[in-house]
Amino acid sequence: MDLKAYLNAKRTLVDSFLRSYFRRRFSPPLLREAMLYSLMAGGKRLRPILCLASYEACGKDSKDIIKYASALELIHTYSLIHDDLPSMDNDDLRRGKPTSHKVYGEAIAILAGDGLLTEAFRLLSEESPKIKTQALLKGINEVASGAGIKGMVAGQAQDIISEDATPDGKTLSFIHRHKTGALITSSVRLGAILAAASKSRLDALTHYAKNLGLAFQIVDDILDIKGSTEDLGKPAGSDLRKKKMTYPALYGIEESRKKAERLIEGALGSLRGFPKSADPLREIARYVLIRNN
Ligand code: GRG
Repeated sequence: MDLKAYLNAKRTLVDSFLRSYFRRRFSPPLLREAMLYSLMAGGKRLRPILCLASYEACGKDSKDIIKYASALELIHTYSLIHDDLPSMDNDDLRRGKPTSHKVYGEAIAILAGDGLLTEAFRLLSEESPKIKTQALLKGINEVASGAGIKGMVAGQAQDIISEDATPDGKTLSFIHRHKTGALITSSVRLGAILAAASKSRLDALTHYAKNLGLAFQIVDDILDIKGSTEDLGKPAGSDLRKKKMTYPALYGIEESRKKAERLIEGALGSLRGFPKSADPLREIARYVLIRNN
């Protein structure tokens, strides 16, 4: 299959949903502008695409769930805005553009993030004729778990607490599995839950997503060293400068790459029983190893 064409097609669907969702103006205009500034700055839309691909892997038509998948991008974008704040990572560049607080000031950046997070759950709670309410409720619970205090927020807190600390494998694994892995896992699981997948399918997709999420973050750590600021759209080398706990810092680049490769093999293995409609998930897993941003 042509992964590039697949990613482009899905990104276009998500982008046009988001554009149309926010077409109506609301007050104050500056809040809307700040939300849209970060949302439309050109992210890969990986989390929505994973959700759509997971739904398709369960034999469904992903057009049914564009709005639910898009809600994941609102959560992801909020997390990036807050992550960049002076009180967190204090970054000036994101998605190749000045960060939200650099353009709008800290207070509006915080509120833009708050707005995106809250709006995501409003969107997720809108009923749809294609999805059973019971499945939707389960999906909302899933996303709240992945984004919240048992997921991304916990990982971010541990990441901040661990700056300057001596790297150790257990803490590092906790940070990566929660900060990045949890929302990726919930994205894949949301697709399966909305498709009312069987328990064995949901378990297999969860295994796929956990492997993928950790591999994604390990590759991110490597790109921070090997990648360019231009490709990354954020300053390269910032993990080192901030003395972050990373896989290369603890295990070296070679061992980290091998670890990412083993995780992707594991992810592919968990899709063994799935039909051809799971090919996008398979290709996305392979792509994670060769991405440059
Ligand atoms: C503020 C609660 C809270 C959490 C922030 C996601 C996150 C947690 C921090 C971001 C720090 C970071 C750069 C992590 C590396 C992995 C990652 C999430 C990269 C950004 O995601 P991509 O590559 O970005 O999907 P795009 O811009 O393509 O959407």
